Amino acid sequence: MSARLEKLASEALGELSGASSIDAVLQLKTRYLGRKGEVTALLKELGSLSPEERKKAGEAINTVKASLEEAFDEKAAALEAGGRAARLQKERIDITLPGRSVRPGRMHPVTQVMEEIEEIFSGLGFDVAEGPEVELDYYNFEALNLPKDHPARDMQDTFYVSDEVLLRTHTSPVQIRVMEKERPPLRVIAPGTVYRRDSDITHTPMFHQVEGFMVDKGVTFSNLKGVLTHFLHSLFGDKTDIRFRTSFFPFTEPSAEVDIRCVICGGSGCRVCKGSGWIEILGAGMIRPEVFKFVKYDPEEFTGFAFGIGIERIAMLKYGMDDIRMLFENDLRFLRQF
Ligand code: FA5
Repeated sequence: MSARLEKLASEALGELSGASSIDAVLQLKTRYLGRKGEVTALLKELGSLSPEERKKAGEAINTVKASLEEAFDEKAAALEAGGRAARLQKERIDITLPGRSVRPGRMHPVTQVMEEIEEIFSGLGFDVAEGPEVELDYYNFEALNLPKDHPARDMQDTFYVSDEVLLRTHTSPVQIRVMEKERPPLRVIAPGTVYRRDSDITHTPMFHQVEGFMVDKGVTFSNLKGVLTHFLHSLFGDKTDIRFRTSFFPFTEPSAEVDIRCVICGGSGCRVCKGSGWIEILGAGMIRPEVFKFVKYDPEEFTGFAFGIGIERIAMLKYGMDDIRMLFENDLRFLRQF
């Protein structure tokens, strides 16, 4: 019995030293020490021995069993520690390597210009209002003194959704929506997206405007000139040449278009200003009594001015671009410059 026990122990230890995984160790442990294991089988044979021999053999088997158990457990613990160390080594991160830089997003030049415009007018005490882009014919045209058959409707080529619904062609309908709800004194700007069937180097089918209007007792055309001159000088610098040109809008009288000296060519004439040296950036005028009647204001009591600024034109001039369509091509190499 003792010779068999010795052989068994040395076989078990030999195999254990060759085991390279925790699974292999556990399999060996079961094979030698499990309920049907080889050491357990020896214990079962004890019954056939004399009481004397049984005691001696029992002790010897239990000693071997305990030392094998310890050897298996130690080996399993060592393999586990080794595995963890190897894993840590493999997953090691070299924190001295330079990180991959993340390019921060930035605002589109149109948004930047919009925000700058909002800031200038907030400084003059103007509130900000918004209106829907899918608009009723009534607000976009009719209440602005443009009945259905009015020839001036052709000035703005319109995308219609149905007879009564369209994509707004300008931000002027917000004037009506605000005046319907509120009474003067009013100082409001309304920035937003507008749509027209239009496309060339200074026109896109979708573009942005900022509407502005002021209504109170005694508002005059000089107030309009003062506000717009302050605005354009804040945006382009005090030295910028500005000119007011008479114009026509069905909802204002007198009406003007405001041009600034072409910043692309400095006024000598180029393809952006079509050789004229000036670029039109906004339309403006004194709100007509007919419009006030739609919103139930008494034109004898109140007067007001309104204007509509083309944002893309301003962005082009500020950043010296010569084709408006580049703003909407979503070319990141171009947009990252601003
Ligand atoms: C209007 O839209 C009037 N609602 C402006 C107004 C408001 C006048 C209040 C009086 C009182 P107009 O169609 O001229 O006006 O457009 C105003 C500005 O929008 C133009 O000066 C121009 O800068 C810009 N604009 C017009 N069409 C386009 C287009 N297709 N693409 C880019 N900008 C445009």
